[in-house]
Formats: sequence, C-alpha cells, structure tokens
Amino acid sequence: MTECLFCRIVQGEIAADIVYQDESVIAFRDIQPQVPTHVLVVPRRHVAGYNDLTKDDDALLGSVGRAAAHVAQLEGIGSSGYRCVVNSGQDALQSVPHLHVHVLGGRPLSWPPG
Ligand code: DGP
Repeated sequence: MTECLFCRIVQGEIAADIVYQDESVIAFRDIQPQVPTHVLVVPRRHVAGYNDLTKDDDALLGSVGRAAAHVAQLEGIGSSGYRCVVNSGQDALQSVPHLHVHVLGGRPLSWPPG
C-alpha cells in the first residue's frame, strides 16, 4: 500500500469531498480551508512536486492547469477571480509531497502572500 496521502485519495482508500475528476486529475476540497473556496487539484499519477517535473510531465501539468480553471468555474469563482498556488519545499510550507494546485477564492485575496 502506498504511503502517499494523495495517492491514497486518488485510489479511493481515503475519503475526500471530490468536486471534479477526469482521466488525469482529481480535485477535492482541502480539509483545512483557508478561504471560502479551497480546492486541491491533484494529478492521478504521482509526482512529488515542481522540482520533480520532467518533460514527460508537460501534458500532465497542462491537464492540472486546465482542471484548476474548470474547478474555479464549477465553484462560481471563475469570473470574480481566484488564485492558483503550488507550494514547493520547506520554505513554502509544502506538507504533502504529491504535486497539487491550491485553487483559492470566494473573497478578495491580498498580495503579497505571507
Ligand atoms: P501543502 O501545504 O501545499 O502541501 O498543502 C497540503 C494541503 O493538503 C493542506 O492545505 C491540507 C490538505 N490536506 C492534508 N491532508 C488532507 C486530507 O487528508 N484530506 C484533504 N482533503 N486535504 C488534506
């Protein structure tokens, strides 16, 4: 059994509130939402993070990006605005080593981030 938390969600071993899925990605609500809309878009195939991307992942990254925009539309924040965040490594507080895009919105967001 895989030890990767998000691989286990992808495989259905751990429950999640799934808002969208297709052949390449799965999108589910973050368990600790930081804003009114907080969804994680995760590739089904395990990639640990941005530092691990190779040319073979170009299509995968495109699928994740398009899915994030689609999720924003589904969640009703596509027009009002939203932020896509990928935390990478210790200083960025990446806590789950499986690539994921945070789709954040539902209220005006400040800049720069903390
Ligand atoms: P990051 O810190 O960028 O690696 O974000 C990981 C996010 O994953 C964090 O916001 C909390 C969320 N998370 C952690 N465990 C679970 C879980 O079991 N289920 C769900 N839905 N989200 C989780």
